[in-house]
Amino acid sequence: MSTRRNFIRDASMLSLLATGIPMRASAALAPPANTKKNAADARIITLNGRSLDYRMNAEVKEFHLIAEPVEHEFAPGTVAKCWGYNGTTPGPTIEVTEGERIRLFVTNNLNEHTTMHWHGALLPCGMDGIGGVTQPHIQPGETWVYEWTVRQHGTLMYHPHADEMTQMAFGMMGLFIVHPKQPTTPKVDRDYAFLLHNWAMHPGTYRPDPSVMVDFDLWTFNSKTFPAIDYLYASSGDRVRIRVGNLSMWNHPIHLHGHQFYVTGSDGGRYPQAIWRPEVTEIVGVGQMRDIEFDAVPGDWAFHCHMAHHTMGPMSHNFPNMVGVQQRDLVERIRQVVPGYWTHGENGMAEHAQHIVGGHHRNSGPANTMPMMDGMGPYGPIEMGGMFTIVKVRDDWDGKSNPGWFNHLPGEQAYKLE
Ligand SMILES: [Cu+2]
Repeated sequence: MSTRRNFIRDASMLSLLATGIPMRASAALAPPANTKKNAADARIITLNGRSLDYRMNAEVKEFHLIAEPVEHEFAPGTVAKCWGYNGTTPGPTIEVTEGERIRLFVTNNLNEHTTMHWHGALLPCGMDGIGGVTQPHIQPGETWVYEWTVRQHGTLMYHPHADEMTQMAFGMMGLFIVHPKQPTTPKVDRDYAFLLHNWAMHPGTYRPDPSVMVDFDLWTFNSKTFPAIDYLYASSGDRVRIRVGNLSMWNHPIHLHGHQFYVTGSDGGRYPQAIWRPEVTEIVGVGQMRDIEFDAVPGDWAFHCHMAHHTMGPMSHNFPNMVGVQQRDLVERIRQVVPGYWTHGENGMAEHAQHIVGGHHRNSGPANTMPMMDGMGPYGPIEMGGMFTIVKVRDDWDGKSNPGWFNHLPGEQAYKLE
């Protein structure tokens, strides 16, 4: 029996036989425009990012991702030549709902081939995007189409499966969130999401080094380092979910102050409540996704990776340990030979932050290199960098703007013994 479906399958088989490459030419199959617009009905708050716009084509939800070079600022002081999607790294977040038929156009505007892998998605094998295995690579200038019916929910990701070491080191990745068809309880009021990544942005350089395996310089939430990472806001009592995916080369123990959160989900969707576990730190392993949830408690709560070096900016890894080494009387003598010579670290590294607050490192360090620690709070330097931000919860939050620093109630703040 000749159905339209069989005809299309036969036609694409013919093109596959002729060229070795599956093809379907059709005027009806054109990528949707306006891909840099924000999806109007987005439910996910992507830190420092946005959700990808889509178009309904009959019953099919269509998206268009464009792989391309992007000029990216990690934080004031460091910009780099990265690769991403639709103008950013990470690319925009894709939001779909369980049960939908989806069609994803992927255009390659890079100078080397790529593919797109839908990390965690349950799909026909031929849609898995593994270069050389499930399809030929997407050559520069080509657009390829992936489509399937979504039959799961959870926090997924997307990234290339072609020259992965380089393409991911340059920032090619994004979030792929599938909402459940039937709403689950308790209802989530604020749904945040971000990806963990590491970058070998050596001081004084402008392009991440893809050959580095362990000694990274920058540690990012959605390709941003503190103090450029968005804060997470909530009203007191809000149910907050934070979805974290890890496409870096390290495992990251993600730690929230002031709350016992529950680990409630992953790529496997929102878990049954019987297996939720209370934690204050959850390791998000490489290639894993984890959802945490909590009822927001008022305050300015630190939220960060607990690997101490992952909350620092770039530093030299082969510098001698100067703590406890008396240097002060040397400095003046060295300055006679090396004008402007400056040292730190005799009593620890905190004085580094004082130098930064004093403006020292902003224009005297290596070019295009942010300070190792940064940020100023109401009581002094925050001395952080990398994977650090703040969850700001207020009784009277206005729902949109930064409420400033937290006003502690009398008797509810540490005090100095006089
Ligand atoms: Cu970490």
